[in-house]
Amino acid sequence: MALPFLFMKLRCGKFDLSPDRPLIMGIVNLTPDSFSGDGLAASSAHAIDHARAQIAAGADMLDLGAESSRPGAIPTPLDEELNRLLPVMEALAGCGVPISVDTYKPEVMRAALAAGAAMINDIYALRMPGAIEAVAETDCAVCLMHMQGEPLTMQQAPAYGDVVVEVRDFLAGRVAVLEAAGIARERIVLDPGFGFGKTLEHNLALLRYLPETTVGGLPILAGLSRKSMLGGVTSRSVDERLPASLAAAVMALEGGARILRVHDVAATRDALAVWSAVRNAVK
Ligand code: PT1
Repeated sequence: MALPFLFMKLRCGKFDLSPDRPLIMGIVNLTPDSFSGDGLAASSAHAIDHARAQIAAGADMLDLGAESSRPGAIPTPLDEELNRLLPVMEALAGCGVPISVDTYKPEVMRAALAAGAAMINDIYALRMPGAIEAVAETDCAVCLMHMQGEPLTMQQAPAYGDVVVEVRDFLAGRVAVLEAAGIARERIVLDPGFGFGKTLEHNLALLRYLPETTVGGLPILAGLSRKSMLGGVTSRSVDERLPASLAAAVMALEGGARILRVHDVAATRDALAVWSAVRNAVK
């Protein structure tokens, strides 16, 4: 069976990401709730160590996020987001892998790009005023994610007619807007936004029909790692969801995902190696 996606290169700042194998994006969380709470310098140092460990474990790229977008998360002020992000960006300059920055604020995008970010990963898909302009003049990659509502309230009553069609139509609309603004398709990645304004059934349908969520063969990024949809299926707590995360990662690969956004890089690499070996087998 042919793989359900086209092979195309992704332009990602000074990196040209090869289309010949799926990539692992290691999550680097810069939000204070992920640390012990002993101040900015200590949490920056901890994040830098974690970023280096993610690279050592085989991450092809990193995703730095200084504002939580989990269900119920309260927005982070701009200056706080910048204070968390910039010291870590500076320390990781020249680390050898592309750095993605998970933000929806145009000011943070500009600062991150000036500090060398190769990708902007935006849960609002560049819908904030000024976001398109912040990335248009650069050569970074952009991840456009689908979200219904906003993090604080998105899980209160998610509702769709056909979730797969609605996610695809939304992403197609955003691609059209970006292309009209002069952002080349070779820079765009699409993400159905697992857990962002979706019930368990919505999330499962998106994973099952993942190839139908993209447009024009654009690469898909899937963020499933440790999410509550996996808790919904297995009844496991967040720190017990690695096996479920790996199963979901392999399903996403089968559905054509080109980038896996994960906490557990080494384990995901093994899952990816098995998937690739089987996918490339000959009879
Ligand atoms: C994601 C993603 C992201 N997820 C992209 N960026 C998060 N492109 C942050 C839960 O249900 O999937 N794609 N940035 C993390 N957000 C969540 C959402 C974490 C839901 C957990 C859940 O548990």
